[in-house]
Amino acid sequence: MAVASVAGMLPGAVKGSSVLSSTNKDVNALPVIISTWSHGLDANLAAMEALKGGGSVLDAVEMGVRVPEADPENASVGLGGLPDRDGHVTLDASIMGPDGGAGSVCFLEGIVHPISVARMVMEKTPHVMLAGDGALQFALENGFKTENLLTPSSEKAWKNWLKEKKYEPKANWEKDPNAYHDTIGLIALDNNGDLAGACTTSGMPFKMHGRVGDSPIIGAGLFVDNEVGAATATGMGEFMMKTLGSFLVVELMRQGRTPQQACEEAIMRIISKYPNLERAKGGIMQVGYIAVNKKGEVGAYSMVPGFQYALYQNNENQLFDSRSYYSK
Ligand code: SD4
Repeated sequence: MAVASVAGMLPGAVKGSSVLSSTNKDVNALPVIISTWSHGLDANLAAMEALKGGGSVLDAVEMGVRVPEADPENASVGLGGLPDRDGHVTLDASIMGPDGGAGSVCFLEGIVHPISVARMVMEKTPHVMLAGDGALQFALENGFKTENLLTPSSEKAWKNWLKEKKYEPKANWEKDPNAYHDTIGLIALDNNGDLAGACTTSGMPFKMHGRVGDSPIIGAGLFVDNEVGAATATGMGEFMMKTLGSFLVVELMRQGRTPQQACEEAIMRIISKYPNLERAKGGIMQVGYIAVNKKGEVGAYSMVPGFQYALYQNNENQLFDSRSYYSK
């Protein structure tokens, strides 16, 4: 099992509490479902339920992430997501299946389940991505209904932000009592050894109107290659976009890295390309990757402490602290 590979640790790396037993013989038992942040626990359960009910791995990842999307208490995904600086909740989502299919939507407003629209883009159109009004038009044509996604508590948080209008993204803002959680990325390997992934978010809170993050960009926020593995990301999307991080993680696994080593190297890529990160206003930004390979080995790594992931494997659904490059 690769997660605890100390040999793969980088200088300055901090060992988190996510060290899994390397002696557990069943550790690679299928299926494997891994997702970002603590809201991943409920998402994993729904994904597992879908698999148990005979659903495909694609059904599983979609059903999984629909849970935080529909949760009004979750201020970073779907309903209840924090709005942009102009008060619009704009959503980004992507999905990939084992056959290499990909679908995504970005800058979509008024739809609780952007992930299901993304899946429909993949399955019903010749395209990969639909944006904004076009994505909404497509959703409405396909039976989705619009809803006001700005809940009273998200509106309150926005009005509070308007008092100073300071755009200062902070690492792990999900710890903020007004925010709670962050983007959900969920990747799964089913009993047949097939992989799929889904990623959905309302993006960085109080972003510029029109800003699109990594989550709907295939290869940045999500990448699945059924021959190799899958990866997804959370955090300051601009860094994953500039390094095509999820694609990078999967390509590194293709070259023989374990999922853990691949996640670590993708974080290192950001650190080496953007050495001034540390001095950036507001501190170091958070970026977190999770990955799974065809063998059912998993990995997770982040820039700074605070990133958590939920892993469902061997009939246990548990939350782990990711290791991180910086110790604070
Ligand atoms: C974005 N990656 O829009 C998403 C949001 C996120 O921590 O994960 N924030 O950049």
